[in-house]
Amino acid sequence: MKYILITGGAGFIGSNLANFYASNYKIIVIDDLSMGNLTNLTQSDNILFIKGDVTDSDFMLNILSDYSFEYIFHLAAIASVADSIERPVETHQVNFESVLNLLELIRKYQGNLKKLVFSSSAAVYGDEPTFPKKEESAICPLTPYAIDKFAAERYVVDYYHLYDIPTAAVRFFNVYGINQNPQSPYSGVISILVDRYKKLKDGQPEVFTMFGDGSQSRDFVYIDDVVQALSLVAEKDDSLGNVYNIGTGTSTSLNELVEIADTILNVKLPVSYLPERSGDIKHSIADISKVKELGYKSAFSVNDGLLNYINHEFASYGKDKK
Ligand code: UD2
Repeated sequence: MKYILITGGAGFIGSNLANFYASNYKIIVIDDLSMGNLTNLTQSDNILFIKGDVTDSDFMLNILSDYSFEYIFHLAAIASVADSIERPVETHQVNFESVLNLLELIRKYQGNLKKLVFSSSAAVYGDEPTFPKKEESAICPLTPYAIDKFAAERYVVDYYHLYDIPTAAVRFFNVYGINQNPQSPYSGVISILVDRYKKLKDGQPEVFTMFGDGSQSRDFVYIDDVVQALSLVAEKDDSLGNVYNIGTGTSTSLNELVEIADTILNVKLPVSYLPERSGDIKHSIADISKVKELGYKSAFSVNDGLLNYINHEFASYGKDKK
């Protein structure tokens, strides 16, 4: 059987991708479990979990010299923009240095690789107010996180042009869904919202804090769409040396999100309003025509994705409570 490496494979996006590929590939998941969790991975003989840190170059050397991979997905990252502002040096090690190290290891040891897919972010566009964002729109990274993602993404693409290493990169917009960890204040807003709905249903309501008036909007993309996009970017030759926006091409405000979830669950979530977060952008929306050329079709509206996510969370929650 062929092998896939997923760094950050116990985390939100990585675990969904590992579970998706586990029926057809042997998956090596590496993760330091800082945000990820082993329970995100389905029980499968095809998934081998190895605990380790992508900044540990000896550890990475062992993995890359021991196995020959068909695809590598580099999803390990410190995904919090706020954390990168607090700890720019530490987050740089993970969000940038690990990528350059991985590229060099691939150059040395991975002659059979078909694609390295690197996860970049819509953060590279910053708050420049032209919408929707195309891949060639102005780049305006405003935080260490965004600067690292953009620099790493450039190296990834450049390794294709300079050394013929098969690479591609994706810029995620606001991904949400099953296995997203709501525990940090900087977790994705939908995971926090769903957590508040659970507490409300449990008779222990906790107020949801809206930063700003709730009119800010995002391109919220459901995890299953993201897995579809990642598999296309990995498997299609046309993606070589390219960068793709991953979103839905539509945006939804936070007020609309709350309205939709209130309706699904037939409740009224208590919301309190605080001033908007500093550095917060008002709107974000992706132009997804480029990834559509690979065959991508966003199958989940926010209504459908939220419904799936809520159904899943409430089903497992019911089990926990018994
Ligand atoms: C997303 C990415 C981030 C970076 C950025 C680029 C996520 C989780 N984060 O940040 O990594 O790529 O895009 O621009 O996808 N909010 C509340 N209450 C809460 C939590 C959030 O009102 O309890 C607001 C928040 O102030 C923002 C919106 O919800 O206006 C979305 O916040 P987010 O953290 O989910 O995502 P974002 O777009 O800031």
